[in-house]
Parts: sequence; C-alpha cells; structure tokens
Amino acid sequence: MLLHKALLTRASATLCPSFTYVTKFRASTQEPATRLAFRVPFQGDKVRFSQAYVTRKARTYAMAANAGIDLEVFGKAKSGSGSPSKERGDCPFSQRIYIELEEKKLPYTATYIEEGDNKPDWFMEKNPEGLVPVLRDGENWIQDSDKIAEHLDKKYPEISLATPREFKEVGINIFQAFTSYLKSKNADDQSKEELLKELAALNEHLKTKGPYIAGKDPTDSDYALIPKLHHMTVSLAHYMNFKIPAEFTALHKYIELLEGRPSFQKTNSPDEMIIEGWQKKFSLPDRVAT
Ligand SMILES: N[C@@H](CCC(=O)N[C@@H](CS)C(=O)NCC(=O)O)C(=O)O
Repeated sequence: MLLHKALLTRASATLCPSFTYVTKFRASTQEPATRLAFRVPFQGDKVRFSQAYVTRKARTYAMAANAGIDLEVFGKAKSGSGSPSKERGDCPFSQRIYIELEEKKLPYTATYIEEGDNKPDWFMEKNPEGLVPVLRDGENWIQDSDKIAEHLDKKYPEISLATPREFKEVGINIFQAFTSYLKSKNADDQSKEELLKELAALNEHLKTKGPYIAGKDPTDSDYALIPKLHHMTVSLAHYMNFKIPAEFTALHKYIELLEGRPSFQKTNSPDEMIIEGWQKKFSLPDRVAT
C-alpha cells in the first residue's frame, strides 16, 4: 500500500515515460527483476505523456505489482544494437507476443536480443535454443510464441484471446509459402502459385466467416498471422514486385483492420528494417523483379 502510494506520488510528479522503480536486481543481467513503473519506451519514442495518462499508467502498474504481475518479454533486437538492447528489431513471432500483451492490457517490459551466435550466457542458460520470443513470468521462462500465447491466456484469462479449435489451422501455411517464394529469388517461381493458393483460401474463409478468422472479434490466430502477413507484403512488394490480388477484398479488409489497431501500430517495425532483415536471412539481391 505504501509502495502503491509512493508510486502514484512519484508518477504524478513526472512526465517522463521511462522511469523505472526497481525493487531488486537479478545478478545475471543487472536488469530489474521487478519493475513497477512504465514499459520501456520503444526506439525513437520521444512522446511526452499527459499528467492524466501518467497517473493512469502508474495506477495500472501499481495494481499489477499488487497482483504480482512481473512479465518481461525478450524479442529480437535491432541489428547492431547489442544484447541486451532496448532497440526493437523485426521479428514477426515476437511482435505477436507484444501485440497480445497489449491487447490483454498486461503490463510488461521488453528486452531485445540480437540474432546470431553472440547471445549472452545468462540468456542461453534460460533459453538453450537461443530463439526469441521468450517470456519471463516471474521466475518462470517460457519459450516459443505458441507456448507463450497459451501461457498468457491460461494465466491471465480476464481478456481471453483463445481461438476456437475449429479455426486454429486457418492461414497457418501462409508464412511457409511466403518464405519459400522469397527464398526462390525468382519472381515467376512455382512457389508464387502456392502462395496465391494459400492467400485465396484465407480470403474465401474471411469472406464467409470474417471479418476475422474466428468471426467478429480478433483472436490469437489473427495476432499470430498479421505480423507475418505484414512481413510478406512489405518484403514481396520490395523484392518481387508482388501484391496481393485486388480481388481478394476480404483479405485486404482484414489486413487493414488488424494493422489499424493500436497494438499493431505500437509494436511494428519500420519497412526498411523488415526489408534488410530478409535480405540478410536469404542473402537477397537489392531487388529480384522490377
Ligand atoms: N517457433 C519459434 C520461432 C521463433 C524464431 O524463429 N525466431 C527468430 C527471430 S524472428 C530467432 O530467434 N532467431 C534467432 C537466431 O537465429 O539467432 C516461435 O514461434 O517462437
């Protein structure tokens, strides 16, 4: 209670979004294990918040602290920014988790780890596969975006994002079809037809069951898919001069709806970063088709 009061007093007295209340330190990272104040601002975030916003946020975080919520998500860092970093990179699996934390209105901090073989020992000890995203929930570490999403919905069910079983498979082949096409480095490759087939199937589904995969409200499947569709549209437009056919109207509407949500906007990465990310991954030339 005293802590709660002190937090509100301190929060009301400042307009800085990034101050952090540190109650203890983990020896491994020297990162605060319990943060009671604001989410670490995203890269380039120069926003100054209103007094009312600050007070409201402080109240949310104080309530979270009282409820024992201590969530830290480790996502991909901007290339060259080091590990741990506070500069977000371009990982669609990580973005799904940031989006879901936002949609579930859960307070969290985000820490970013660079791709490659240079990950810190303390991170590899907790996460031997070395992939991101990883979630630390108190002392519990959870790997893999599917498992993280499941964990969040089970432990924090107040705002549920669960996708009904019958819709879980919708759209799940699109990412694989997209990466195969991009990796082919050939704008007319057969894999383009495979991708179009998957997109057409999603469009048909949305036309009859939409506007979202499970109907009128977005669920986990949509939040998992939209960052992947975004990577697809940005990188294929750049490298392959590819666009989703205009007649896939339900799909266009779907993308517009989900990309318009504050949770997506707030957690998205710049197009140039996405384009560069795929160039590195598949050793792509500047452009494949013009
Ligand atoms: N199946 C994993 C895939 C995650 C994944 O592939 N993450 C990439 C970044 S987008 C990664 O961690 N790469 C690290 C590396 O290769 O060093 C999930 O859904 O979380």
